[in-house]
Amino acid sequence: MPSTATAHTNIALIKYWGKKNTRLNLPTTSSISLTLDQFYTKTTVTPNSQADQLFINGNATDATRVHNFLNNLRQYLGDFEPLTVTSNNHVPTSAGLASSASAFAALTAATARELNFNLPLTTLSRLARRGSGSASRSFYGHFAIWHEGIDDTSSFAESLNAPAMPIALVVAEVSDAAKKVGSTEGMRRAVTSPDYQDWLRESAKQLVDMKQAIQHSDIEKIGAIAEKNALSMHALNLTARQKPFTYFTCDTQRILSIVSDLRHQGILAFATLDAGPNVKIITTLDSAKLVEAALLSELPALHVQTATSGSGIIYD
Ligand code: 2P0
Repeated sequence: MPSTATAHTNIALIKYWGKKNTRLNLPTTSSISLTLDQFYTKTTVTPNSQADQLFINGNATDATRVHNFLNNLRQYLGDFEPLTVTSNNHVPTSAGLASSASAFAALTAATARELNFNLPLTTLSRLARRGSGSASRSFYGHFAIWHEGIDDTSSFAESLNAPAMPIALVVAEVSDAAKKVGSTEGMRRAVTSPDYQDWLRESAKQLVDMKQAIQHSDIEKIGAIAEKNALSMHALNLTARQKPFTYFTCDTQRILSIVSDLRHQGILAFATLDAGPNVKIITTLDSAKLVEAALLSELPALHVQTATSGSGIIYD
């Protein structure tokens, strides 16, 4: 019998940017995210008698990372039959969002269901973390916190049980001709920054403030803390002692200026960026169209899409 699970992607408001254990994927900081409704991965696993097989968006793929992950799950859950994994990403490339968070969360949930394991979400989160750190947060709707932990069992995410609020995220995709530095490599370089220890200390304080802002549904404060956290994360890339780099392009900088101008006009808008040049603008449902229009008036070729708060893992 096939088993299917759907997981939404998430955007970190307090970032994960560094590993204290690469084998276990233990992060150097705890992180907080917002799950996005419009972007998700739906994955079906079906036992077969031969070997693990992977189809992503209809194409047969031989992703070592996924094969390794399935073997990792076998170590935890006990040996299981080879699986045919069929995964469809509804994370349009035009959105400039990574799909590894939703992909590894959906695969973990579908596999556990197929094996009839009724595992708590915190355990699924812990297992998915080994595939991709950010996947640990994609089991929960709305806001989630990933506790950095000190070992494999203590590093997992859980829901922040936050009140409903009219938060929106405008995703602005800029073209990126340059070859990207992958997240894992980017983190490896960032931890060599002389400012890294300061960043860790600041991130711990921001985490406390962010939790409070979320509980108060204070979208302005959420945005302000998230922007500060993201920009200081990107400063680490520039100040890395080993192979300094930046994900920013000219368009990234222009968007950051537009966001700052919008704030001066009294519109709630704050920026956050991940391992790429795309900017995600934290705003309210009421202001999202205004933000989109301001971006397009200056950069007409930009792809923009507004996302809202999404739900946790869904089984068919
Ligand atoms: C985050 N990012 O907290 C941070 C902020 C990107 C920037 O998690 O190496 O694909 O697979 O654990 O989860 C993207 O990194 O990295 C990420 P791995 P992942 O969302």
